[in-house]
Amino acid sequence: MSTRSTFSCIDAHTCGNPVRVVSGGVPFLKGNNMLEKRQYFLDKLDWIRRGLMFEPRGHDMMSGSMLFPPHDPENDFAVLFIETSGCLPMCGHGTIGTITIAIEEGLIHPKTPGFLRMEAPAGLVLVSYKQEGKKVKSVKLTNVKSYLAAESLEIETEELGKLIVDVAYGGNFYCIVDPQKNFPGLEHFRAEQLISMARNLRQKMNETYEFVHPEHSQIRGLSHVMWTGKTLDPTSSARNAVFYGDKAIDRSPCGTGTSARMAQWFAKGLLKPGDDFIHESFIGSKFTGRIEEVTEIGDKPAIVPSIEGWAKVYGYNTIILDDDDPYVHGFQV
Ligand code: PYC
Repeated sequence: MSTRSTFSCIDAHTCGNPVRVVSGGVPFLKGNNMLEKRQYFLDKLDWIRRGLMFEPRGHDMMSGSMLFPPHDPENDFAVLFIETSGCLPMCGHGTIGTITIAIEEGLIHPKTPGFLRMEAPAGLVLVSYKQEGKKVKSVKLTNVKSYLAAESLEIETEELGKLIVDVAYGGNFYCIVDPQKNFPGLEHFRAEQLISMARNLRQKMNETYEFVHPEHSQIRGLSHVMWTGKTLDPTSSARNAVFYGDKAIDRSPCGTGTSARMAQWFAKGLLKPGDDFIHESFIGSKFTGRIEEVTEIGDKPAIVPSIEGWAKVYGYNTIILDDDDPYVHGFQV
């Protein structure tokens, strides 16, 4: 006899990047906070993520979330982010899509209309949203503290030779590659080239350097690479192509990536609190970022960034994971 698990999902995209919120079939997770629950999920229940994110039910860019009751009664809810690369400590496009789905579909009832306090594994995230009728028009999240972790690191790459890169944290650690002698800018490369170069660069960086969050030692290692280059729209502040997982380029401007980049620009004197930072994605969709507060993390200057963007709900999806299916836990080619 086979074992069958059924998950109700609501699908949306945030500025082009997918978000699949699991609204039914969410498992019980042990733990006193979302970092502990994330670890429990990864240790015991990761088959659910693989089944819902990888082909044939998902694809290389798929990401999503599950909602839980908050651990602190002052907060509205807690979130676990799931995607092809694992369970991120924080996800910006995932937050914008999750809030849009949760409000439009009545999955969350905010204590204060228009505002939510969300417990993410990386920390507390404050959210506000604008509605017109039943539709959520935009979501703004005030992210966890973000900072420039390392500047001007040298790394030798197979494809491009020597690169000088910065590493910044915005809820995940990002290797930021700005245009330089051996890298003329992302607009000179095809998506497949950026993906394979980023995969090798991330591996080399993680073999050469160590990155550990000063306040949460469970958050460690570079997970994302951000290539930068010329904007498509001359009124934007900057453009990026963010690589994550094994084969993904974020279709949205990437919320944690935008936070990391604002922290990098702040540390270099290129962005001030209150300035708009219009960040373009690889496909040209935009988030608006702002520095809300200047603070510290460990012994380093840090910022509290906000990110604003939109998402569109596009479908209901009841997904079955039946263990008589040889691909029940998904596959990658
Ligand atoms: O928006 O933070 C983000 C994100 C991370 C990976 C893909 N999107």
